[in-house]
Amino acid sequence: MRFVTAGESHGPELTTIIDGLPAGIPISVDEINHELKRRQGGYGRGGRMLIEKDTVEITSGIRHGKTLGSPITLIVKNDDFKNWETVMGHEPVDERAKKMRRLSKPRPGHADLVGGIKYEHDDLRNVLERSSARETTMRVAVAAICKQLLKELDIEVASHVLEIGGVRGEIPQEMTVQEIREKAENSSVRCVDPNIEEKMKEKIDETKREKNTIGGVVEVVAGGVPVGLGSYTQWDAKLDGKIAQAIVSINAFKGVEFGVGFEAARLYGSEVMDEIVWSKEKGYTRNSNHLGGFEGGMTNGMPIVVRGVMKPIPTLYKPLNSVDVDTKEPFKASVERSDSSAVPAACVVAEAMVIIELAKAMVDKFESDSFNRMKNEVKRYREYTLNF
Ligand code: EPS
Repeated sequence: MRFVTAGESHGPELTTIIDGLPAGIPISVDEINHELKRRQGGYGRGGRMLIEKDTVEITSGIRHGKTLGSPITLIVKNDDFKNWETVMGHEPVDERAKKMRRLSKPRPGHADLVGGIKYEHDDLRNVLERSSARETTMRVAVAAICKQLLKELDIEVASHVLEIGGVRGEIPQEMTVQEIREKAENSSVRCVDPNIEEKMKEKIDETKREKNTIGGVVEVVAGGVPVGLGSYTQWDAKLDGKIAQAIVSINAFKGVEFGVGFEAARLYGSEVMDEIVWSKEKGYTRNSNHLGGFEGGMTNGMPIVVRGVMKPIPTLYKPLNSVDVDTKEPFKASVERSDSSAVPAACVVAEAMVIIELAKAMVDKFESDSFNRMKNEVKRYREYTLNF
């Protein structure tokens, strides 16, 4: 299974084509729209989200509520496009129109300057428009389809915000995937701890007052994942490696860890490895989950626990030094519109990327022409692993 996305942030629409999903997955459009709405929310978002009401249009691959096995095309219109028709139109324009919203002043931390050098763009807007996190809308749309496949296969995924701008919550060990989902869904910062939620919001308010932005740490957990997705036999077959790539591919993400993660550097081996136990009801399990559900690049049947770190959004109201590419003169970069924190929204995107990688791994491992046969095969495989 693979997908590509297309579309500029202020262009007419965003598009994705998903190829390689089985035929017969029941699909609810309401559920796709619900996922899109989740990504648009979160305390700290800026003015753009008041303009957009993301809803999906399906133009191929789904008929009468089920996937056909053919490529699925999804479209989300940019409502803001009506304000950008001349700037973002595809027809050639005169010199005066070319200067409208032209960007010659690259923002530090953005793709603007490097993208401009690489693609030889005179107008750095050509970079900004595609490098914008607006693109993540389509990743969430793809994941909304994949989520419906995983749900039918008894795999559930949830996500929550662990930290915003240094304010960190703790998550009780025994919290189930379902509890995490319920608590995060009821919090405007996707924090499972209501006491910390208020502190996170105060931090966002304070940051906004100071014309600054903040990043954070998000966590994604997945339960019901069968043993043996991914493989130790080849470097690029390791599923934790694929998930790591998927997480770091999210705009502004700078790092990833599984289970105890970087903390493993400070612990003894006896504190990190998860002891193996067996019971008739559950088969092989582990007494702890320090390794976050992976051994040898393969899922071990324990919940997957993956965290990603997001840097602060580089579009700052607070001016930073940069250089104008026309004049080579230094200037102070400042902007008209930004999110002071998009960590809660990015958390939904991180969840989406894990969902997509899990769906891909399932489709790789099992029969993937007919979803009906896939379901039967997964059921038989789960029985096999239980009785091993
Ligand atoms: C973004 C800048 C802002 C965000 C945008 C990502 O958009 P604008 O430039 O239109 O004010 O709102 O995020 C989205 C549009 C979205 O859907 O998440 C950026 O520079 O990355």
